[in-house]
Amino acid sequence: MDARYKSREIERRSLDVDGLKRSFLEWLVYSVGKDARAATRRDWFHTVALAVRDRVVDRWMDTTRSYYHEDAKRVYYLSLEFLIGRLLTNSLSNLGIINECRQALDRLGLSMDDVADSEPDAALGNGGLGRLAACFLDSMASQGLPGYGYGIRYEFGLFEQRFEHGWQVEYPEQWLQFGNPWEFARPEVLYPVQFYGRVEEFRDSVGERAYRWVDADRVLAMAYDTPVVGYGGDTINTLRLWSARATRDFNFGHFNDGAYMKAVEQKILSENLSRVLYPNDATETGKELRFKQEYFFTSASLQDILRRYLQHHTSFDNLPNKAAIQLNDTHPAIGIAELMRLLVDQHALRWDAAWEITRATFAYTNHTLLPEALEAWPVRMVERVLPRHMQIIYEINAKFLNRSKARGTGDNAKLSRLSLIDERGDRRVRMGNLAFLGSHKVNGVSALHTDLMKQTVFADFHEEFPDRINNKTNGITPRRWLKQANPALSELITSRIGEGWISDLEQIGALKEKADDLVFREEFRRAKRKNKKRLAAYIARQTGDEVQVDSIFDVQVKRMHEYKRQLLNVLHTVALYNEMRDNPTVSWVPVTKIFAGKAAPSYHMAKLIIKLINDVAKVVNHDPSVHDNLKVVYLPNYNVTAAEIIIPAADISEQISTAGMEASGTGNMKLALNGALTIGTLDGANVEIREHVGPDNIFIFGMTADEVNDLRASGGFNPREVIASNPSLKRALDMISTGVFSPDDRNRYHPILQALTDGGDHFLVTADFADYCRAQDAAMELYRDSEEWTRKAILNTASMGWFSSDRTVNEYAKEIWDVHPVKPVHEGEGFR
Ligand code: Z16
Repeated sequence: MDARYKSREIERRSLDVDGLKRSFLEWLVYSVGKDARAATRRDWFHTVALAVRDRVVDRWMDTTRSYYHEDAKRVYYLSLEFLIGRLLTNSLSNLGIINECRQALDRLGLSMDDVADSEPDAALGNGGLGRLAACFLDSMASQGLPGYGYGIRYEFGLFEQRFEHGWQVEYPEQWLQFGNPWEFARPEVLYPVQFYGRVEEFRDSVGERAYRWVDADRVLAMAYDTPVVGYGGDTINTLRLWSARATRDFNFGHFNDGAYMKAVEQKILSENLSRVLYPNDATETGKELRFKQEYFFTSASLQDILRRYLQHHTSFDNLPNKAAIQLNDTHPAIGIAELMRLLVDQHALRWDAAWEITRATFAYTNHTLLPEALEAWPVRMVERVLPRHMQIIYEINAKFLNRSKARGTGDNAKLSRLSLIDERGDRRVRMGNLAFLGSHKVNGVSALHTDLMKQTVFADFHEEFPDRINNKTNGITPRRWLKQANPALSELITSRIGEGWISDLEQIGALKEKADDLVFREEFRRAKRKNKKRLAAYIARQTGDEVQVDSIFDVQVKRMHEYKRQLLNVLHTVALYNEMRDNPTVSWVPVTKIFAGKAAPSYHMAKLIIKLINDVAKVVNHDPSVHDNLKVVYLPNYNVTAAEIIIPAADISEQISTAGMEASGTGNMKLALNGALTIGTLDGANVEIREHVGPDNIFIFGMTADEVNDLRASGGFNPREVIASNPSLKRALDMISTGVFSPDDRNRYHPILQALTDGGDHFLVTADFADYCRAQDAAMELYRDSEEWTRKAILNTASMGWFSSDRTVNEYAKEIWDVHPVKPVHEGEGFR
């Protein structure tokens, strides 16, 4: 081999400062095509990312090869969303070369932070569900589990949120505009996906009835692979995202008409499939394009999974021993019918054998009980878009209902609830029922949520299949959410207990005894203060607001939704504003209320609440009579990158959903891990957070899920009475309704007032208001005692070990997937 070539080979892998620096210069010139004088920050980001990618590729191939050689059982995580965020710091940190990289850039006169800040935030998800998928990828790779993510490479991620006159306005999120250095296009990994057409019946070679899907439109799914770097860099897994490509076969009807351009245009339109992420969390709009996206990525993924399986196997009997497919919500649930179709129509398996294999392969995670979020596609649409799948769904349903009847489920009402088809009104396919029936395990995402699944949406199924529902409480990756996002606290923790916590978060429990150590408390406060300064600077840059670092940073960051009750938080804000004005001589603890989160573009009430918060901010922040003791900030465009700055700086974590409505929450875990005290309802994983941190270290308020259920069952309550009997609530609502915060449009907030009164206050904002204020007061009082506050904050951080997504993923691996870690054999040179 040419000596120059050989030395470059080694350069590409070297992990020391000099090697990195030489490698950067090489990439900048020969791949980015700039010299150091002309290079922009973005050029440097691309340069560094490409050089880092070099350090990943050998181990990535080693990992993939090891899985192949061992014919290991793989887990395939099918998700319509992966909320990845930025990858540069994550990759460097997991590879263990972040300091080397910083120094190499230093020698080039560059700041690592500036370079990292030039990376766009990959927002291929809406919120919790998408971020959970990203945390799981990190945890699978960090524990050496053979896990693949499959999803869609959206050209436009979740919209960019800006405020215009306090109103949310959406802009396209063009994360791929300048290219994506992390991904590898695989133009040879291409699968056809069909839509429309019709089904033909015929007799197969042994005279059996068989079906053929004909005259369908075709789109191609093309793979893009992104390496997923596990902590320590030993295992590098793969996230495979599909992009839609037009086929080259033209519609000859159009062609012969001479309408060549029309034929080409139609093909190009098929590429719209992977154009944009639907911006709804926890609501379904029922759009045909969304259904087609779901089938598109599910079909391509299943074809890819079967191709990989068939490299080692000739019969499908072993598929469940070699592949576990996890359905992240019902979005990929059409995969159950698709696998049946592939096995029965394309590989000529008998129905019963195919069904057994399918059920043993799939498992399903439910993320919500909200009825508006449970997917139910009109039968008329499914039979038009996927005619063969509609037949298969009918067949699954008929066999299931017949068997249930034979087993003695005589109750017709129950049978109609179990049916895959909702026969009321326009007929619809219940995707949750399909996912349940086609899976061997079905899980909820917190203990409470799983219990409620058994009692409500899946009560009938639970009776039929009592062993199928199980709980897997969500978790978060400590690498991104503590080590990377909070270097100040991470370094403090490591200085006391070593760095074992990074890959084994339970070790953080060793900090509990440090809560009584005066010096440790002082250093813990110093780390928090540093993060608060960083956030204050970010706020100043984003909104122009000046906030006091010594005030309580009270944080509510999450998607904007009525059930999450940001409205309750604003009402308390207005009440606090009034108290401060009424009692100017009291020495108030200064409070900064920090909000961030996007509303679905068509969710008018959520957008109106954003406007209300911005309107309240405008009045409160400029009122001299509160002496800067209260500030309200709404940070625009909340995303993973913003979360990494906001969360480490929080003193209070607002987790105030109406009990029974938040399936789990994961922001609650990130905030508590970073030492914020929670003000929360007994909802979702808050219940388990209380168990771990202890009831003295969390502020719980409000009705329980059982109380909410009973209240609703007994016909609700009268919010007007509650309002009338609470002067502070009444005054806050009167101010909002008379236009104190909206002098330019005094009626602006009538829809909100309406919902809280005549509307029956479905989310129980007024019902929980008094107890919420009590919890807020208790928190403010405690904050005056800085030592006691810090003690509790430390106990929060120290008690969150169980909420690592490593624990969650391990439970899935053992109790659902039956997959085991594989130690990759590294063939490449240069590995430490
Ligand atoms: C989503 O993010 C969630 C549920 C859902 O049906 C759709 C979307 Cl996009 C969230 C839940 O609301 C949240 O409680 C949970 O923590 C998260 O999924 C992950 O399980």
